[in-house]
Amino acid sequence: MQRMTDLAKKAAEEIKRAEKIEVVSHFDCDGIASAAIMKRALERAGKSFGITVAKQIRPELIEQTREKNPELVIFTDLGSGYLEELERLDCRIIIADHHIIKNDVKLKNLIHINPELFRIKTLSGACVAYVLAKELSQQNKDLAVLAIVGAIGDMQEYEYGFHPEILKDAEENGLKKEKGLRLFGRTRPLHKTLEYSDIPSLSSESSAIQFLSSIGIKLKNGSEWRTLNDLTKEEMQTLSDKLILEAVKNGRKSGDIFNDIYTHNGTELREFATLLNACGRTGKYETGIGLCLGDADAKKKSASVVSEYRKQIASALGWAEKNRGRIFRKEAASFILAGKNINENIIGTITSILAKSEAGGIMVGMADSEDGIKVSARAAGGADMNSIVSKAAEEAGGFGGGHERAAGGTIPAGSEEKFIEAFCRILENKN
Ligand SMILES: [Mn+2]
Repeated sequence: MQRMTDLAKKAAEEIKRAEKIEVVSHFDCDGIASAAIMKRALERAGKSFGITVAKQIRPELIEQTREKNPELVIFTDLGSGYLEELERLDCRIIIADHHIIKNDVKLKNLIHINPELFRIKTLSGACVAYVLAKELSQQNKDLAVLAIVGAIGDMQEYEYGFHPEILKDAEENGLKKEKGLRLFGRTRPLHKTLEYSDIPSLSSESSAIQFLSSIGIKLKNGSEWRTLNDLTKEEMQTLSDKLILEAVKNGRKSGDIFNDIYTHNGTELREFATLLNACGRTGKYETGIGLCLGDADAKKKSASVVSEYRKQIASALGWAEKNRGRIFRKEAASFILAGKNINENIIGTITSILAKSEAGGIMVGMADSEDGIKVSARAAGGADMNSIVSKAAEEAGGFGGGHERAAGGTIPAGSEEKFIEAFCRILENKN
């Protein structure tokens, strides 16, 4: 960590010297949290700056950034995979990213902060942005909570855990950790929450409703569906006890259905991370950044973002349900060929949800995108999606990468079969 902090110190000096700065960040939860951290840190440093949020770095983005004539461009939660593209920028560059470094071209005008360089696995993009912000000013330690939000958005807690130092900074700033039921969706109908609880015998609406009735938990308050948040303490206890039994019956360990829940000022951070993701996937970046920084206006706007996003997810899942035939199973993995039926921005989310109900646990979603076919792969472990997707996408004439359990890429339209063949072959040969 020390070597990375030294690098961050150098980058912070660079920021202090620059007058005109552009920040470019990734569009998911981790990227939005990163952008919010940089926004607050640069405001505090009295800098004039602009922020752009993008799905990926395309040549047009580089051109637009050049035209703004900045002295310094800071990339957060993206950049490491695009070093070649960045050669076109003739100003100073800082990358604060955690994605896999591709084509290690040496750029003289670049400070590249990436935990991969130091074999540190516990830092997400927002965590790297935070390390940088902290070097700018100790005042920015209150942004540690956002670093954790970004890490949660990237599923860091399941994969490598949080970085202890950042966790400590966050706890000093009001982050609370408690053990709770590993159920997701505290504000949606209870039976819906159970359906996604990862317990096979509860994975349909009717079985979840039946289960709740059998343990004496009322489903509705008047005409309103009850949610996890509506349960009394006693009901919560009953639900926990019965769910453990149910989990064990299904061959799960009780530990599988409990996890650490992180809250800050009463906000559950996993839900907050989902909200930020929703902002990203629906293009409401400013709302997302505003939410991170406690902006009241952003809060008002967020309700419509959530309902819009839920609608998108529900209709995509509905499509997947009706088109089971378009999910086909090879021995090693399952593939969803969604075409135009699922938006490329949410194919990753849908793949994650569907992967949970797959026996082998490896699921690959594909949807049409502007540049070809967007590919998204999820695995429960045991196979490195980053290396498999990047190799298979390359064989299919595209590119890809990401993390061990979640990776994505883009391949040319029409090359799906080639990709699937390569993916299965590499997966089975484990190389
Ligand atoms: Mn990230």
